[in-house]
Amino acid sequence: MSYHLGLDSSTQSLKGLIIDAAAGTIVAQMTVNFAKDLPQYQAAYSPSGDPLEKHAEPLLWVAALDLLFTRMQAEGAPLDRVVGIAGSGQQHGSVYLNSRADAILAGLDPAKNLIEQLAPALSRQTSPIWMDSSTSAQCAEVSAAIGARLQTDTGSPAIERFTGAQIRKFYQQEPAAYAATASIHLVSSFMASLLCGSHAPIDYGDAAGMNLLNLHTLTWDPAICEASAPGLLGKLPPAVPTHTVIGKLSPYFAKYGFSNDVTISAWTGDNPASLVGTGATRPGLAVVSLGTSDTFFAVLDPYRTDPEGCGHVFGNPTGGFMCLTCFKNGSLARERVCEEAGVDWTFFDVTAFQQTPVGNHGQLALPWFEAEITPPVLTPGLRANFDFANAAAATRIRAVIEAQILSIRVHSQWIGNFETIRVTGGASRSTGILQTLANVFQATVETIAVQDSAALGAAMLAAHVVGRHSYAALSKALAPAIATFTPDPASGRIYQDLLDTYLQLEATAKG
Ligand code: XUL
Repeated sequence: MSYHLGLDSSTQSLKGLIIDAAAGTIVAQMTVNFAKDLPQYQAAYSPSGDPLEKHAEPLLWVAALDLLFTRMQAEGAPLDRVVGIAGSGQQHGSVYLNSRADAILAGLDPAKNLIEQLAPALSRQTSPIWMDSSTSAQCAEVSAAIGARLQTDTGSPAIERFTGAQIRKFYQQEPAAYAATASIHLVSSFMASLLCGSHAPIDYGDAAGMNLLNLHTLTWDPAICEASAPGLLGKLPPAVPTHTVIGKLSPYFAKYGFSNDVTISAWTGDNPASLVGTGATRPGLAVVSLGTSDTFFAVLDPYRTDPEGCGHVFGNPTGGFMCLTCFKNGSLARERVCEEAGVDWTFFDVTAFQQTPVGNHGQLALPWFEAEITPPVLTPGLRANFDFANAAAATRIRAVIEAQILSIRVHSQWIGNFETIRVTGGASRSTGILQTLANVFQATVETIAVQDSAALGAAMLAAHVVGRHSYAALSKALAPAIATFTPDPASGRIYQDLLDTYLQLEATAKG
């Protein structure tokens, strides 16, 4: 029996999930929660105190990998039967390595831990992550140098959290450390490099989130790289299709019980992996992922870009392209509203919707506690069109959920209409949210059994690339729809009217 392992290195945790692709079952699952299990490292903080800046310590991800495998082994997970590994990482975040990294990766010593061995390979102690929006100046500079083709060729206009602008800021603020940087990885390719014991390439799915990959030629764009930071092209690993075998598992990991012949497949971004893990790699199906951030994504065919500039184009791991729109104030905002209202999840999830009417009498609240990505708003703060602070808890909750979902609808319009939307992520267990999604979009909403769709997608990628299993069979067995929410036409009319109110609130909020 041979198994495949999918890993997902996200903002708040590292997850591992082993599948038996032939049987179509999940055989083991494990999570390392950064805040709980590794509180000595920062997962999202501002080294300079600028609230728009958000970095993580890359050694956190290294420590998490050691801990995850230690725990999986201790719990008896069948690591010895794993023949293929793929993974996904939070998108856009970057890791900076010096010229010692090659020898360090190649010579990992099982007698020592990973953290002490990797520390000397870093040319930068922190990694800017996707929550960072501190690079507006750098975005303006690259846009001015490249012009409109930045969006048409890379799939997105200059975006603050995208890696190109982040690298430019590093080059400007720490030129000596930039010069001492031999390779710049994404979180995904960095984690893959640890597993392989050599520099891993970056797949098209995640590379497209850098504002550096030309999606027409599927190669790094030399002029855009040079306009972002001098000599950048020479510091980037190769860009490759997601279906690329990138090496064998480093002998370092044998100590956890892995065999000496495990194939590593290229890692990708968490959203591209979720496209696979939700079974949405065929056209016609859209996905709403309700995680730390909320994202809306689907296969994109033919290639086109968002006229409003909020949406992005990434590589679809199974070939072609996918589109994605990201809303930063997702679950963290929902959790905060729930906490501030002093209610439990059951109230938030069900009771609040029973106590309030669809449309909430036009009362809406945008929970932009952090600078928002879509639409781009750099000044944080909740925006409501009613006296939010003095309203009943149920009214506040409906106002936030309806505003979040109307925002997803407005900003995904450029992609087209969908009859079916699959929902994944932690908040997809909320029936109130799921029914509101069905009503706002007037689409059938489906949930799938596994909420960790990125880790599942990564395991499916490994099973496809290494084990030659078909995506159709993998999706059917591992990502079937388990519950369906049907749209209510009367609610649809209410939300159609509420769209104008939403757009007015958004326009005021943008200032
Ligand atoms: C996508 C994005 C986020 C991260 C979260 O563009 O920024 O969804 O990938 O991990």
